[in-house]
Amino acid sequence: MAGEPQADCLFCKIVAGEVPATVVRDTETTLAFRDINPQAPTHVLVIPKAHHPDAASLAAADPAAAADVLREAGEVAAQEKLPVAGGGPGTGYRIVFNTGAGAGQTVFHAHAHVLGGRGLEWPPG
Ligand code: DGP
Repeated sequence: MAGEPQADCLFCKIVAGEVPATVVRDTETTLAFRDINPQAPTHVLVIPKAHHPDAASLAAADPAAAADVLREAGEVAAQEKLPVAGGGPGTGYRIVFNTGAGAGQTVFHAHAHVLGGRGLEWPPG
């Protein structure tokens, strides 16, 4: 059933405390923890605690939880003191939802990447 923990899901195991993670924020509906393979000085993953395979299915099944993930992504950026003003290199941050294996998704539990602390190029690779 949508939202139920999946025994073979890495991020469900992190939510359950069965796999360790460096948690930076913890709310009733979301968890934010540092990516094990950081691609920027700040690289935090924000996930819904409930299992949904990707961002679009999360938003379809539980729009409030999707909004919680987005709000928490912003809170992570503020907590990590990622500057937005100025507009120069190293300001601003990126919220990324890789969706589908072809787009680089490797863990099929919805998650937002919050990336910042360095210049970020566009278009992404
Ligand atoms: P994606 O490729 O968009 O599905 O992102 C999955 C991310 O999860 C990837 O950047 C690496 C990260 N990751 C994989 N395994 C672990 C883990 O065991 N712990 C943590 N903290 N992050 C992980």
